[in-house]
Amino acid sequence: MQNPCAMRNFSFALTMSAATSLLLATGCMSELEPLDATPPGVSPDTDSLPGSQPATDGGTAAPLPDAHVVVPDAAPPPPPCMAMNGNTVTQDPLTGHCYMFFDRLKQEEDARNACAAYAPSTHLATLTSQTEQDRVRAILGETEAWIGYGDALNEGSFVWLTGETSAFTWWAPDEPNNGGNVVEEDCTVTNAQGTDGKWDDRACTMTYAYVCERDR
Ligand SMILES: [Ca+2]
Ligand SMILES: [Ca+2]
Repeated sequence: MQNPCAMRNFSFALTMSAATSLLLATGCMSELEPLDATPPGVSPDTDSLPGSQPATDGGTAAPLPDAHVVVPDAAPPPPPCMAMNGNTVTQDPLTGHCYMFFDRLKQEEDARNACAAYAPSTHLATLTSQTEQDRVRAILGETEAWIGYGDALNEGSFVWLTGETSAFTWWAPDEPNNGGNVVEEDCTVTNAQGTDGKWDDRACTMTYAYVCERDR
């Protein structure tokens, strides 16, 4: 008698449900496994898979749909560089940078955050030239004020919080002194002792007025 399992050779002519029933009845279910896959010798027809690009003659790729082009809205104009709420300001006519003096006492971190929240592209002032230093000095009166210069990350290596680099410094005599290594001083005020706008490193937790700089 013919091996019933050999009947799988005819199963391609049957519906899948009929083939399943027949092979289950003859104890040949294990031989059904290949029937669930592509029959031997037949390559999977990937071109018919949902979502695939149809094949084109000559191997030329079908053109892709036009990309959705997003046109950003124009940046809003910066707020005018003008005194508000009692602060004083000055603007560099060449760069357009606006310097705003806030005569309100804050710890350095709070002053830094206040600048960032005040207007876009605004930070504690970074005074990288004598011109910039003199411009800010002119609006401070006799008040000491935080600027964005510190050495919290690497003692003795002062950096501007914006990452700007400059050889210009304006330290007062014997400064920076890191508090004589008695009190950690990792932040910087300008106009120290109200004289000539000179800089002094001070403890970041002390409170001073501050100067913000808006870059545009
Ligand atoms: Ca220090
Ligand atoms: Ca100091």
